[in-house]
Amino acid sequence: MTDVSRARNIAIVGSHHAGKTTLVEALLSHCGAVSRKGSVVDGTSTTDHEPECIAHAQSTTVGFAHCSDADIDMTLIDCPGFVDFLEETRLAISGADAVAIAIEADPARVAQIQNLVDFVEARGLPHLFVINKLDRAGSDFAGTLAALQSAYGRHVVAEHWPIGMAESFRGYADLATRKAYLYDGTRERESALPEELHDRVDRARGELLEAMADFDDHLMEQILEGIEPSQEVVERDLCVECSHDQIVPVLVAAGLPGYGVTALLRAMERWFPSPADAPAVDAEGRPIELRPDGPVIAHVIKTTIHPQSGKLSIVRVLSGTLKPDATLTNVSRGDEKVRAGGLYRLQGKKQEPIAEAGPGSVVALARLESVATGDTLTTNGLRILLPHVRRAEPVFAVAVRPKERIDEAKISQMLARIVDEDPALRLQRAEITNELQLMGSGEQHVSIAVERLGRKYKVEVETHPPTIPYQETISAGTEIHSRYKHQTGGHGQFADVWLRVAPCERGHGVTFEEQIVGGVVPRQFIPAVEKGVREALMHGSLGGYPVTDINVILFDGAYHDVDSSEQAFKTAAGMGIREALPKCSPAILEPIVHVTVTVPTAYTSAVIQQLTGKRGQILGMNPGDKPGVDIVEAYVPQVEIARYITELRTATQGLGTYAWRHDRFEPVPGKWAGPKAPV
Ligand SMILES: Nc1nc2c(ncn2[C@@H]2O[C@H](COP(=O)(O)OP(=O)(O)OP(=O)(O)O)[C@@H](O)[C@H]2O)c(=O)[nH]1
Ligand SMILES: [Mg+2]
Repeated sequence: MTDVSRARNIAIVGSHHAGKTTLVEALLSHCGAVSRKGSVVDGTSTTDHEPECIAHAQSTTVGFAHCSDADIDMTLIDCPGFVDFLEETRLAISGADAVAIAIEADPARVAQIQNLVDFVEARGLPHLFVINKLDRAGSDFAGTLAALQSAYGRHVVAEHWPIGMAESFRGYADLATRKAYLYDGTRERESALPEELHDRVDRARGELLEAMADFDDHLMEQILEGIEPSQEVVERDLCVECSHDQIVPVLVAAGLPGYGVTALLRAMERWFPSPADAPAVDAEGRPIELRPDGPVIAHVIKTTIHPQSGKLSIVRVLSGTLKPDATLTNVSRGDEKVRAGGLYRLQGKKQEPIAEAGPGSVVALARLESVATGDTLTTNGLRILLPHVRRAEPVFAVAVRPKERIDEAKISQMLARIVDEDPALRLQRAEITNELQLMGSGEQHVSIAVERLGRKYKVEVETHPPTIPYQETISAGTEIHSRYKHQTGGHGQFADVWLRVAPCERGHGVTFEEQIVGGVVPRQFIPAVEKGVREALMHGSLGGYPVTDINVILFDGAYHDVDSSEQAFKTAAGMGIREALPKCSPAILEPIVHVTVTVPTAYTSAVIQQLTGKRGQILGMNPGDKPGVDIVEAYVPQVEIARYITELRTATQGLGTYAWRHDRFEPVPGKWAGPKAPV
């Protein structure tokens, strides 16, 4: 079994298209973990192996890989950068002990990763930044570093200073050692620091030492007295302070040509903690002892399903040693006993069978059918709950319908499996419209899930925006006389009713009363009248939507001894309602939702303007629970927020989030020109 102090579990996260997957590929190739270096552009990278990743040339799910360097075993968790997949990233981060955050050398990108960095900081995970793609024209290292410092504080500090930029980017100065290196592919060779960088590097080194001295009084004294600290002190402080999440070093790289890979590996090996250095805690904050011979405690951080080979549950082993045929207790699901059907290490899509997995490992268990992402698995009947990663509510929905009628039964089942793989998705049957809706974190998230459904389960679906559950009502009353008389050969049909229709207050619903005196409508026919009334009210006169907030009274009528029947009374009542409604000043009611938008202060006024433009009624604006964040509350018609998440993200560099709930129905102003109710 691997010595746990030699293991590292590292999540590679960052801004969209920052070059994370390319960097992971370069790391794997440098360590000899892959025989041939893949490329995201060719669709051959190790971690972007999902067909949807290849089709969209971006990570659409978390990828796992591992490599060894200098006797250190590293599990790399390549996380998607696109904002729609933030939930996936957040869950996967719970399997990591440290995080490398990649960002393009562009100050404008810094704001875009704020939610992600906030999450990493809140979990107290040691992390570093890699300013990547420095070979690209227009790269701005100093500007990006300054933006990172202004967003996350002075403890985010350069440890590397680039030599050259864009097409001349060719190496870096290590500020801790004062040595300069030039790249030779993924290797580097020591070189003299170019003359013109001396001052710049000295200043940057001074800033690095000052930041480190905040956590080392002795170093602070040396700096104040102008004494040059020893190399050992600087290197030791970097290790200690980075692994304790005090200092956040900034490195340089260009993953595509493989630049910076050696230095990044060295940093991850030396500065990032092993699972033994950063013991996990349970839901109550008690540390979990890392015992290879103790009961197994494992946390499911990701689920994938292969239509043929079944389910893979990717777990982080917190304690104990997993075996391929382990019988486990699923503490999160009523202590259900489950038995694994294989244990693997993942290298992208490759599953490498292993005999055991000790504490600190991130491995895949096969065929745990009832197990879901987030579950806690144990042995020896151990009951333990791990900290819960709070899930964001889905903010985008589509209605789904199978293209082929025969798939009707299959579709819910298959969609449920897609949701099983990605807990940020949700499947629901809409209350009023009865539509099957797939909900997720954004348009792309949901559309990729639909693609996955087609590929994995051969179920083709049509999607459309969810039908808005409009209703109709009336604002005036009337009395109507309706007689149904029909003679066909034998005995005929006869019913005669007088109905009084009146509007009611909002939320009243539909009520029916009878005030028949003297048996002019016999008792046994009254339920049929009510049925006729209620059925007719299912389809209003304006758009065919259900009519609500209305009271109907049956107050008079007539019958025939032979020709009257329940059917005749039902028909007469329905005819009466259809005739009455257009005379009662009908109106369409639309659902109004209450939205709570969380947004960085810089975008608050833009958000308010956007909501106002959506016929929104702003209720208030308050500071959020974090500095620099506002919460805007508003009432908005539901129809206006169908694509709101996309518009909100466009207006806020992807940082705005929102939650909504149905509040009430309100009349639509003006003449109704909207859609008819689906039949
Ligand atoms: N010039 C240059 N291009 C790069 C570099 N690294 C990646 N790219 C290109 O940038 C694009 C995105 O690279 P990816 O590795 O997929 O980026 P990513 O961060 O994994 O993207 P997501 O996971 O989708 O957020 C691809 O076209 C890469 O070829 C680099 O160092 N220099
Ligand atoms: Mg990627």
